[in-house]
Amino acid sequence: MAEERDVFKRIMEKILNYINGELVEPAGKNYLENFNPAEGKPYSLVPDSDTTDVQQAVNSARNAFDSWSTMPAEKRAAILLRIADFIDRDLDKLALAESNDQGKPLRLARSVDIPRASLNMRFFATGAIHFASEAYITGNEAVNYTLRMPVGVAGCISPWNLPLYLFTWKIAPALAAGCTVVAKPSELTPMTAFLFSRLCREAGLPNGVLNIVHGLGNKAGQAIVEHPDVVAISFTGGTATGKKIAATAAPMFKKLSLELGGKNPNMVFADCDFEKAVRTSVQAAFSNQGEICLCGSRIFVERKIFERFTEAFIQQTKELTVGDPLDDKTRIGALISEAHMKKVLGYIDLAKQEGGSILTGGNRVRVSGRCAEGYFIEPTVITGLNERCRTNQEEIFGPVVTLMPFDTEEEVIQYANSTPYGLSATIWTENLTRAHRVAVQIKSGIIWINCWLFRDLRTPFGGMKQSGVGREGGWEALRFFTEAKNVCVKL
Ligand code: TXE
Repeated sequence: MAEERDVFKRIMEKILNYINGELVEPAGKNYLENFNPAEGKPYSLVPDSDTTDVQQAVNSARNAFDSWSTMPAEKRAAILLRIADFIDRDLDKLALAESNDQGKPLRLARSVDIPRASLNMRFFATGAIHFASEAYITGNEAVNYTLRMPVGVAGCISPWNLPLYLFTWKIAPALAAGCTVVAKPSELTPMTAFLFSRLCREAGLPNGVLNIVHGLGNKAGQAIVEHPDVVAISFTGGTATGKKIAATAAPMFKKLSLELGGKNPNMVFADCDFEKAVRTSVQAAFSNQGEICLCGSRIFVERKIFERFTEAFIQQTKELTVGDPLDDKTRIGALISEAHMKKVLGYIDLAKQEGGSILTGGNRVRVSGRCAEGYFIEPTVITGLNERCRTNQEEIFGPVVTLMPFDTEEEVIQYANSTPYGLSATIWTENLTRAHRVAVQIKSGIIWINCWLFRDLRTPFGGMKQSGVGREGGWEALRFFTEAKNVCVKL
């Protein structure tokens, strides 16, 4: 492993943009430092691209559009499937790169992030083969059929929490639908997208079909959103960034898909399967250091079992090892950056000021050895706060959760719906009638009953309120990257 790491560092010093099938330096030759968050040190350089690079990427995507969009879906699918095979072949290398770049436990990158990236490619490659037009017979007078035309050049902007997983979640449906793409991964986690661009070359993806421009959000990202020839934007990231993107894109009438933040309620009723509820709630709270938009960060527990649940939850939280992401025992790795670590610690301070009690955690962790300067925080459990305080209203996006008791179903529904977000929610009860009744009343785009993050890629994925606009997944994603054109034939 150590040897592989050294080789990795030597080879991957400079990340390059992927434009018109070539790996190229940014036009301005400017680079930003790319940090390994577990070590708190820069370990590679990422292009600081600007409008010139974005312009070149858009030109090449525009030039490639005609031949890619008219290529039979089977042929497009074959190329995307080849890329998926290469992801599987390079699982170890990609997982290591993801862990080094993001701070997540290597075992998580190996078992979830990278396998999911190849699954995304396969799912949409094969989906495109089955994607079909609708037809309507209008009495005996006419036949209408609705063509689904690829929209053109799509902009795909992805975040740092699940880098390759969310990058492929966007570009796979775009490419499968026949669009060409200008993509920008997060400047904090560019490495696996760079490795991915090499796989695209190896798989024979035609030049210009996918272009990857690395760099800052308010520079390279903003240039993609502003470009008049990029007609659809698919974005996952923070709500504040989503607002800015929407404000830029709306006057240009671009298609927009926004997957933003969450502050997800996890409702535990006394009649739940207790062991399963505790175990999964701990997972939902702290997976990926709590840096998943779907994490259940507000845990409401029926008062009858509040004490017992709290005790078991804390005990299992304390068992989570915080440490070197490359160590197999580690369950909680490093946070993405020093700034983000400080933000999360700031929220822990805020919770104390708001009257919360820290039941476990609450501090930065100093890991020994190579990770001594890494950005680690203990998994933190807080009680004693009401649902209206800032700690319970704002997205923290770290290993921090609150526990709150409730007495009635009506009360917990009101608590659950009390934030500006509406991404996901989890309900724990063995009473199926209650489960369905509560599910109907929760204002979230995704509801899990007696489970968390159980995914079927065909289902619509996205949020209500400030958690976003539109849905990803399945046909929804393929429809997003296409424009409906109805043709009416009078008989
Ligand atoms: O994300 P940004 P940030 C939440 C989480 C986190 C907060 C801020 O609460 O603390 O957002 O994180 C690009 N035009 N989530 O600031 O900035 C940027 O380069 C175009 C939730 O790091 O939203 C990156 O590629 N693009 C979340 C991507 O947007 C722009 C995942 C996301 O970064 C841009 C991540 C602009 N003006 C953070 N500004 C989730 N929903 O899963 C930035 N970007």
